[in-house]
Amino acid sequence: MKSITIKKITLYPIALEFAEKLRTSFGEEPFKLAVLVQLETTKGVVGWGECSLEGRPGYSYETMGTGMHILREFLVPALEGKTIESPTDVPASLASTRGHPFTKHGLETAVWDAWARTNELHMAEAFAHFLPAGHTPRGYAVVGVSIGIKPSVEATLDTIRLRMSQGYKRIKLKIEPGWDVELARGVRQALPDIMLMLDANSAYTLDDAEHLKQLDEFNLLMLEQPLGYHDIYEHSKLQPQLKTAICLDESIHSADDARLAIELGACRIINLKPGRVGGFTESLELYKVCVEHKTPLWVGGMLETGVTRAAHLAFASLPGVTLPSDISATDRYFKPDIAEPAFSIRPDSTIAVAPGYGSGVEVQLERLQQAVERWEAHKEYAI
Ligand code: OSB
Ligand code: MG
Repeated sequence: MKSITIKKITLYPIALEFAEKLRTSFGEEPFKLAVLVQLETTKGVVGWGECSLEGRPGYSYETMGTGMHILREFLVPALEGKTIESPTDVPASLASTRGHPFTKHGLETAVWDAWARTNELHMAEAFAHFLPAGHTPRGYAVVGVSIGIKPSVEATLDTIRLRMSQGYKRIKLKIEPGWDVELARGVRQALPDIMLMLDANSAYTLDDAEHLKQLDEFNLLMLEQPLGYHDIYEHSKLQPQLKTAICLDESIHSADDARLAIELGACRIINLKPGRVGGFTESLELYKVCVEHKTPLWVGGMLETGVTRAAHLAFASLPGVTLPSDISATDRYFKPDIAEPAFSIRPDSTIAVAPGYGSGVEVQLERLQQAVERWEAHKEYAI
């Protein structure tokens, strides 16, 4: 494989308008915010990444403000001018900066993209290159859709029906205390057979165990992250009390966390957000842990732009990703997105990876400029 030498890294803080906002148990973001990373090699190859950051430290402690600070002061200087033999060497180059996984992920993705393009590989093939033989990418990912908290069961059902008519066969609903059992019951009565799951985004405590047991009657695919943001121990106390499989999202910050959670019986399913674990190198380690333990795995999302969606689709096309991922079609998120081609959902609830080298998508520079201007116009409000 050819190495790359990083000539220049340019950062673009952006804001995009959502097609449909997503209210979770910790609130709703007015815009999709991100820092896009453009990485140019000395051979003139360009790779893109996205640091998926929010305005407030709600899901993660990282924000646009912390991301720009960490990138400018520490991460970009650590990579500029470096020769990279393998994208899997990036975490070691950034290790003197602790934490900030979503920010590191954006930078690492730009390296994967440039490295894959240099070596005339699709990003999915680049990932498979670092896995044992047999993990051949499928060329598509099986996907579902995530639906926010709505004012009523009827309003939720309307959105579910719309998404099902578009092709989504796995529906995820956001819940919070006071909006859970009644919602699940209402949806199950109307749609008894759909593949349904709930995501609590850490809104409950172990004292709610008796309450959460009521969800067992609704034949849920899983219950995502009921308890604390960093917690594994209390989930290991909750899981044996539930028939429903717990899936951990927020609590899993590394491959080691995944191993601990699986071996303690804290969950039966893992949601991998490559940004949450600091990039695709750590994601590949987590993937191997799940394969080794035969633990079902899927790729989660943070309502990212097409830059990350393309990369996540590549990862989710690997055969160890065994459950539908939170990667929806472009028009579920933005009209228009910042990269082309747009992704569409197929009737069998799959999305094809973008063909070509690297992630397969190209950032549209005119739209990028508009998104930077939108960030400039709204940044006081967004932060
Ligand atoms: O918990 O999975 C989550 C979006 C923002 C913050 C947290 C979450 C989400 C999603 C989005 O559910 C899923 C998607 O990107 O389609
Ligand atoms: Mg989640």
